[in-house]
Amino acid sequence: MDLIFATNNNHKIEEVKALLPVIYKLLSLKDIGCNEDIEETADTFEGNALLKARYLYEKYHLPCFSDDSGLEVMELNWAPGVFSARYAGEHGNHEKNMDKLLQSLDGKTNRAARFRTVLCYIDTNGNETYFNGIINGTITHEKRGSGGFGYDPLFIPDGYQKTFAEMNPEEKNLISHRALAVKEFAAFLSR
Ligand code: ITT
Repeated sequence: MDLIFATNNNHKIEEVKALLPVIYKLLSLKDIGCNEDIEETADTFEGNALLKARYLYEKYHLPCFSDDSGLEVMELNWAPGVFSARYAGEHGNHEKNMDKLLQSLDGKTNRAARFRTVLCYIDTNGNETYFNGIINGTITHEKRGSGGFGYDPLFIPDGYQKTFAEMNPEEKNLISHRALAVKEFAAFLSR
């Protein structure tokens, strides 16, 4: 069964593919020939996830889902949140985003943070369902590791010594915010 995943982020596609029941064939925006940049203008993860999923559903009339994720840092009043991808101004510039985060936390002792995902699924009949995933952790003082993407080199999940970027994809995929939301979604699809 075809299922559109509203992303062009290859890391996310691989992470999610590994978790969904094999009968579902995941189609990325590229796979369906959708080149539009779907605006993420809402001020919540839920709102942005819905914007993307609803846009695709209206256009393609196929079941689809999207996730909106981000990093929330306690000392920064839970910023960057929905602005995670463009924290330093330029969408998707992960190096600059991490540099800005390290600067913002310079000298701070409270480095508690969490990654959060909200996944919005729209089924064949247009019904919306939401799934959530959160992982708590801390922000390091320097970048560590080369795996993953985004803020992974700066995030150590609670109970671990390694950053997400120092883990192999399977390790991250067992515990990540997106994995938690996708596992709930997979259970829902298998009902
Ligand atoms: P799409 O919108 O195309 O799916 P994106 O990279 O913009 O891709 P999100 O909006 O979900 O993805 O996430 C916003 C940002 O939050 C993302 O660019 C990263 O900086 C950060 N982020 C999200 N999930 C992450 C993860 O698993 N590891 C590290 N950073 C992550």
